[in-house]
Amino acid sequence: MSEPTEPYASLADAALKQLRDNDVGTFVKPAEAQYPHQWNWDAALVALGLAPHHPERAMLEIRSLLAGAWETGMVPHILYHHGASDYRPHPDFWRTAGRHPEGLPTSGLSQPPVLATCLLRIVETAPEAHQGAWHDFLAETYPTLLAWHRWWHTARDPRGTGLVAILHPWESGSDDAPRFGMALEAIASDFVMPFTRGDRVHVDASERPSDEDYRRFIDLIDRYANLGWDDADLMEQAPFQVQDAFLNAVLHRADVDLVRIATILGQPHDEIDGWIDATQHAYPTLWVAAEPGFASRDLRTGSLLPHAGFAGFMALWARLATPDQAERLAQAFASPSYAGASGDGYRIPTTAYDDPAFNPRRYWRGPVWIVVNWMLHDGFAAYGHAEAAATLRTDALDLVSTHGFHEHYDPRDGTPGGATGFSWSAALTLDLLRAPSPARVEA
Ligand code: 9WN
Repeated sequence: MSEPTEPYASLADAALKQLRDNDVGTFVKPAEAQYPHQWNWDAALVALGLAPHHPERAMLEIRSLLAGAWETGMVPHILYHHGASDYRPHPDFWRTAGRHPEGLPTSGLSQPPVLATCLLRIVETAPEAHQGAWHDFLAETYPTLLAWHRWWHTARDPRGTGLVAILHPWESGSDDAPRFGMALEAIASDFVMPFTRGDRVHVDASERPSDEDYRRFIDLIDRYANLGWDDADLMEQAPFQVQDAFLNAVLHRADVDLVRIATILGQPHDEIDGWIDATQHAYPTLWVAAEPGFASRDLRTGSLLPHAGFAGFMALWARLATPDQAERLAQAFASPSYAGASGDGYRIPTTAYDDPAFNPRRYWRGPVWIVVNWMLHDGFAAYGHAEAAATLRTDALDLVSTHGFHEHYDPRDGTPGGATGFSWSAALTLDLLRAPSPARVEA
């Protein structure tokens, strides 16, 4: 573990303070005002940031998350530990009673399963004095973690294609990303259910998803609640089914990391090996050489979706790219599409500048997100593209040190946007300051 270096020496203190400020006892809320409940992948990232400093608190964060697991194995995307707030949808809107654990209302969707990766990283970099406690914690959480991965690979890939489906853009964590546009537009839009948006109270409307997108987000929830959240019925009837390049990259990396956890615990891992093998065969079918990048597939039509944006690079995080593909991605990263016409924009915009859907201020349609930089810093470093990796790290640290911990930043000039006091921007700052080098991918 390396210590924070100048010029970012005081950043670690600021990041830890932000996480303390957002701590509501048994979980750290993702943002000071906008997101008052516990979110799935936010919790894993928060735990990663806290672990070297407050291991017990990091464990509590993960326990609180896994307490929400359903009997099916699904770990939900929102946990309403303290009931309703001004955030919408309210817990009742989901109609998940009878599915969620007694007394802990949850959403009915899941989110990027980054937890196994965070746990392995925590354990591998923990100081000697913490190792025993983390080992016990791995043993405690492994069955729930395994059941969650199994849920993805069975409930969401019942035909065993090697690529799981998300049934709602929220499951990708990158809600209004343009890659979902065509699949969303295909959904009948005769929806007139009364729903008042609550997400534009603390954040400007120009930085949130459009009404058109949001209406469909809510419509999908209502349809799935009508199906009683039954996995088989959902896979038969869901009007939105996407083999997302991002979610599948996160899951694959997490599967590989889960094998390493199983090995530490002396557990068999043949089942996980099978998932890994299947994804290694299927993921290359998402490659679009002309872009270049990995696209997502609309399962209802079988077509690859345009506007891959940052998701197109995530095979680097998963080590699913060939060295040639990594080279093509490094070229794209350095090109005006991602560096801007003058080459001095902040990397990496979540949507390419020359994509007609690019919007530098609106949520996942252009702004820089710290989590994306964190993942692609690791991915490019693993493939030996040190310059791209360094740019991603430096840009992220410059943005948070200049502007504080925001949800996202305008790639043209760094103007912050979205929620203020954003936890994972602080948590990942802590990890980027330590930045252990990933193992190199063999050429
Ligand atoms: C819906 C909490 C979450 C993140 C997601 C991000 C945003 C919610 C919203 O906030 O989504 O789940 O209301 O916009 O897109 O990645 O987990 O930070």
